[in-house]
Amino acid sequence: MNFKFTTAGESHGPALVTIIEGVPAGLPIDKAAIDHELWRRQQGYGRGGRMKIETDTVNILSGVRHGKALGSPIALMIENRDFVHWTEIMSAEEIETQPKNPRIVKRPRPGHADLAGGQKYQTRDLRDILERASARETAARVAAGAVARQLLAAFGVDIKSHVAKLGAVPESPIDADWDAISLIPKDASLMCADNEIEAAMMAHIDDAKEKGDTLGGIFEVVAKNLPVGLGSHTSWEDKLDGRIARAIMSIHAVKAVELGEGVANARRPGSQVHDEIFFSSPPALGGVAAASTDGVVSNASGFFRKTNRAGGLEGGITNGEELRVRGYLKPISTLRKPLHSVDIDTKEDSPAAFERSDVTAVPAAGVIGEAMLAIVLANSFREKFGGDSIDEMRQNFENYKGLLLRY
Ligand code: EPS
Repeated sequence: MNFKFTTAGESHGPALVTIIEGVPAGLPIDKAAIDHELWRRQQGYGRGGRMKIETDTVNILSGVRHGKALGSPIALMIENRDFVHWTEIMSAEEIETQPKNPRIVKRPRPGHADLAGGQKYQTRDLRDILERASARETAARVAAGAVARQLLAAFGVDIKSHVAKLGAVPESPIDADWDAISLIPKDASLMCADNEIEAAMMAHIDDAKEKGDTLGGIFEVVAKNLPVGLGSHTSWEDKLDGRIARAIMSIHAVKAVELGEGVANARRPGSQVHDEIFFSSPPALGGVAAASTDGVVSNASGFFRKTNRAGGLEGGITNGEELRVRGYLKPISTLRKPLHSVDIDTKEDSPAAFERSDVTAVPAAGVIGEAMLAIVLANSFREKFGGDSIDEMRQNFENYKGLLLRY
């Protein structure tokens, strides 16, 4: 059974929903933990007016009984509080008369799905496109990701993120180790591991806001305590690096994905890139824990590395080191000082549409990145360890750990 999910919902429709399949029976499901992830997604300096309207929480509609997964599809719903202002405009029913302000969108925003979507789906109201293209959809992904995280946590896996760069600050992305990321307060303004740099990022956001502009940046997601052997080298679609890149790239505004030190590695000779292999008898066999970059699991098998430039993946397979992936975001494409565009009906020059927007959403994107990585990894766990119940899955996992120890 694979771990899979789908989402539905428009930004100003009644609700967002997700249906998750492949959650093993008996896994405890903590609603408060899902709501906490939704809360995290709404934070971050530079977010806009919509986040003041919404307080995202989940309504569990199916698949969970008395706090435990049934093994059946889990349906989650997040209401859009803003819908009360859009009931007629977003009505699923035919409407007799147009509302006073129908909010039809005719001026596509460069960088958004508006124009290409309008042409492709042959609609003359670009709202038909932007309602689904909006990053609001990521609330449903984060809810699904929160369930994936709970499955991974049952195997000791933890996932965190930090903002490595915001616009031009700092000059190159900051590196942050697991402990530094863990020390970032949960209500930090920008989820940056360095307070001084965070202050400079905030000033950069203030400046962009004043200019009616928007900013992108880089987030990094780290997964710790992964076992060796998720993913496979055998087929292109099973390579875990490819699956992760796809999942991260699918996040709104992400235009590049990097695994480990992938970008810097392209300029280095091999002798300065590949993480050399060491062995020290594992504690479970009477040895002393060796110094690894993180390596609880790799250490448990005795093999470890002193560096992790590969970002925890070799040949599309996890190697037991921390998995590190970065998402590079373009600036949000809704600008208060709009860019040049063209009215799709009159074909006249006109500024792109603007209602409201965030200046930046990089910290939120980090939370979404965590969710997407959790979903990909939860699927890899389901592929490798199978089982219909969490107990069966756990037994398979323990058995595999025994095999690794004897390798
Ligand atoms: C978002 C909700 C949206 C935007 C943002 C993300 O709400 P609204 O369109 O009502 O302001 O704030 O979406 C975009 C950046 C975008 O380009 O669509 C959310 O819930 O994250």
